[in-house]
Amino acid sequence: MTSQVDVVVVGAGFAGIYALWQARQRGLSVRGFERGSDVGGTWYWNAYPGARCDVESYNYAYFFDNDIVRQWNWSDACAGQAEIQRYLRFVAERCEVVKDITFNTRVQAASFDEAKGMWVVETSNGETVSCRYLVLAIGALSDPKTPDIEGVADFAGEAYFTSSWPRDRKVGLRGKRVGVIGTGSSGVQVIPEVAKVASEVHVFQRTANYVTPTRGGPMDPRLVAGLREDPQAVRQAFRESYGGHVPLGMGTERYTELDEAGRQRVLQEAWEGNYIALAFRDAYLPEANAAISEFIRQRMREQVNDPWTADHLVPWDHPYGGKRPCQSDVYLQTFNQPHVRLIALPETPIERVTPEGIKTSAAMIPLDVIIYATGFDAISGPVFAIDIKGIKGRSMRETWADGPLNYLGTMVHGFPNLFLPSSAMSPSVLSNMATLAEQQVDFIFDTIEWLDEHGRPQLHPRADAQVFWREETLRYAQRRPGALTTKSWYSGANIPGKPRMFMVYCGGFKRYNETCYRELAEGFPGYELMG
Ligand code: N01
Repeated sequence: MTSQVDVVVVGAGFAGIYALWQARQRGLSVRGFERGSDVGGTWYWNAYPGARCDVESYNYAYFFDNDIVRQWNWSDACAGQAEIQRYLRFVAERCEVVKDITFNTRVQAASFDEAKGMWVVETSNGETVSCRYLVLAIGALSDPKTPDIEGVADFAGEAYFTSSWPRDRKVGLRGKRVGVIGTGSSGVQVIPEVAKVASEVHVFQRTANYVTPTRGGPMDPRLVAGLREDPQAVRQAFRESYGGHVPLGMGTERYTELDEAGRQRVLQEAWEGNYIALAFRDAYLPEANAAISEFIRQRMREQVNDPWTADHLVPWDHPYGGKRPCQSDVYLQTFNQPHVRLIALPETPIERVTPEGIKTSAAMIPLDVIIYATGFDAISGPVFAIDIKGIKGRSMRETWADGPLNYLGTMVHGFPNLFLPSSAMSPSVLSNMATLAEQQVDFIFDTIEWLDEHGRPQLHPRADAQVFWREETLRYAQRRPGALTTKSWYSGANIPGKPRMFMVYCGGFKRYNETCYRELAEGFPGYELMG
């Protein structure tokens, strides 16, 4: 079956839902494809026990529609996975975009037909759709990493991935011996929930992470009233901020202007106020970051009874923020329970998974269940999962063989009218993804409208603009403590053989937004206009 529309949107998470709505608003015909059976994206797949967002719900939401802001009530200041997925369903239904989405369908390939100036999209249900504009709203963390551990397929017990938890949640862990591999944000959230029911929990940790308290709890009614009064002013404030949101707390004093007693006072206030990452106005300085890192390490140690376990749960190899920090009020205390045990892999590495359990260099650990919280092939992984071919049939894999290259984090030279929200070199995972989804989709559809108004069917970025943007991304990364020195998925270090490149723009949301809209105002000098 072959059909034709103006726009194809792949993915039905935050960006995809809003892109479908924007297309309709602008009078464009649109089709959406989603590999899951419902909307939600990240919040559909990561349905593991304990999954919740650590960006506050009042920030992590849409603001394009005043009624949505006024009608939706968050039950918690940091909502859980099921509630966020319900919210996305509510928005998709309100915006009447569910009818446009074909669920349970993967987009497998997309190639650019130069003669027609159209993208040809092939799906797993055998359908082919042609479109003028292709929006891959496929997320940055949607391609789970295959665990690089010998024997994974040999295990005779049950195995689960946090990144694709069974939708029916019928995972019985009660009384079972459970091994959890991975202690990133997902591991830190799932481990305390597993410990509530399992008879034994063995946590296989390769790298310790910073863990600070969450900002959950009931929503402050005054905050909610303020948001509802003028949602568009809030939306604007987010776009003018550094991280795409307005934090609840922030230090007002500078590390460099305080003596040691003053620094400790400020750190303590920030810890109690739950804004330790922003304790100082100059928290981005390496010396301020070092003080913040050390303060968190001390608070972490205090929560763990056993000295060996405390020593090993505290991160020493990277500064705070070098890897994505975790939040939990219960994770560290979980290790005070007698049935929960930490296995420090740098000292006793996993040799292999066997049919009975996991064999480390020190012992054979018999298990009934293994949970892999082992992360994702971030940012470029989801793009490579689709066979994308641009001008002259050149593939995205070839084009990005040495790492992602694009302009303004949304478009790639040689791939006209292909838009990649939340991709490499956008503020993506270091900003509020909900704000970013709205901003990028607005920019994409403002670009499309401009093309239509100016009789220009296609555009793609100039090669030199991409080089400039990669240098800009690197320039700002150099200012971020630990960004270029820490082994993290931000730079592809979690995937063997993946080119190392810091993939997140950290020049701030305001500067990013202004740079995008300057292009539009000046007639796209960083792009080649075609047709
Ligand atoms: O994945 P991760 P995640 N042997 O890559 C370990 C967002 N998120 O799913 O650090 C042993 O962070 C790996 O070890 P190491 C958030 O942006 C947000 O937890 O590579 N261990 C690491 O400990 C987050 O950053 C929220 O040495 C292995 C872990 O597995 C992103 O998603 C909640 C291994 C993977 O950690 C990804 O988080 C959840 C191996 N072979 C997720 N391979 C919230 O908003 C990997 N590991 C709260």
